[in-house]
Amino acid sequence: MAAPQSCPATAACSALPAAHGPVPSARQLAWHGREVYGFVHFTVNTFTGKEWGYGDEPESVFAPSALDCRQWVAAAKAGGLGALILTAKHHDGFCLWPTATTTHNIARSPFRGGKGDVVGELAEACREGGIGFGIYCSPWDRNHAEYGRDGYVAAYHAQFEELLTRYGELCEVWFDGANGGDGWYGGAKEKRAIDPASYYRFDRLWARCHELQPGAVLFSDAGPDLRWVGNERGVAGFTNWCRQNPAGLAPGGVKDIAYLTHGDPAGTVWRPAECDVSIRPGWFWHEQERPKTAEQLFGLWQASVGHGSALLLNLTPDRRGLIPEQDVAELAGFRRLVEGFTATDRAAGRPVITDAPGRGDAAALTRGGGWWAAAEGATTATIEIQLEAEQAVTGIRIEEEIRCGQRVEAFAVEAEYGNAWTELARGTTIGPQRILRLPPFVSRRLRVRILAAQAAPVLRRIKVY
Ligand code: FUL
Repeated sequence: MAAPQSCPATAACSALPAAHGPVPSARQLAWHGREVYGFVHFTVNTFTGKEWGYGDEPESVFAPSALDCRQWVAAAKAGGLGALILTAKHHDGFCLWPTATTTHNIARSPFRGGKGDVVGELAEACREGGIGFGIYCSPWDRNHAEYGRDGYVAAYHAQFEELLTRYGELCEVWFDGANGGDGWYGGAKEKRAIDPASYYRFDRLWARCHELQPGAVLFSDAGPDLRWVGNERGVAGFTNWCRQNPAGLAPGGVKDIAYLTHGDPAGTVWRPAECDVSIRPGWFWHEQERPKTAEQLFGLWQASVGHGSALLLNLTPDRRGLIPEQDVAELAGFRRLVEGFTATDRAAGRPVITDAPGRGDAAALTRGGGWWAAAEGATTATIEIQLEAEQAVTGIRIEEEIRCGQRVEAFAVEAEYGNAWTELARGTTIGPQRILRLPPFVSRRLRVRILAAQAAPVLRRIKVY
């Protein structure tokens, strides 16, 4: 990175402090930058009313009357979602693209006279709309006759060869953990158990994903790039380390939910949590269900993005093949709430006073484009921001410079009243960002106190709302 402009010309200023523990890869950094993602669950289930299709659904049921992927992208953008990840294949095995790997696919449906390709239409609409595109291709396949044997694994990997090479750049590939159990399996109608750690040959598949789509982060319970947060409610741990120790973890096989939720302060790889949740009760559209309200979505944003994670919000196209109007309205309301909350950064360009000189450029914390670190070996710091005048403040956003690793273990936010400092909030980890709503107060001086850290804190930005 370039040396911050107001930084004295010392070597310590231009070079970031040495990394503490694991640091994010380029694709993980890009993922951190987007913060809010969209998911799309759409397949035969939308037409049968199920959440998990059994695998015997006739292709003919897939018949959206007015499918328009541009409308999905417009809905995503109305909600501020920076990408859409599509269920190219869910557990029922029906493929939304014309694949050579199975006949159970969109080419045998009436959609667009058997010439349709929803993966291609959405990839194109995302590109046109300037948002990212990703895919979810379920490992578990309740349709495939060979499921549980090597034949299916070959077909599953071949599905990725198609998906990774035909649809342009992908930003994320999602591997869910649901596995085995009963299914139609080519008519066998039985229960088939597999070993989630070895059956799918994920190591080979993930290497191929990274080779063909170097910018795409790979998600599962066990990474390799992103970890499941351990719930489907859209809530990250209050304490949230972007690290895991990969030993003994496999997709679908992680039993220690708290480990997923909180990460590992001593983890050996950078593996941030992603918070998946549906805008409606189900992952697929069901006639009787209604979307969460804009206020509820705003609450989830605070509990996911605000805790240093990312929000992956699922949308449910209906039988027309459109995101329902009410959902679009809630999405737009959600975006208004986020934008309203973050509209004015009262700290922007304001003076910063630190308790010790430290390293880097303290002024960059309120200006952007730089970093400030406490002195090597210091594990506490106080950073004061002087606002323009006494004013009402409702929130704060604090960012660590995660290219140096994640360090902060505890912090407090304080404001000056009279001649005394009053604590407004206390937190544990910060990571890429920590966003807090503060109890309403009026003050001219605000400070962030880093109370404990694994190594000298390195901060990138503080915004005050
Ligand atoms: C889970 C699946 O079983 C659900 O149906 C849904 O797709 C969710 C996002 O992942 O593993």
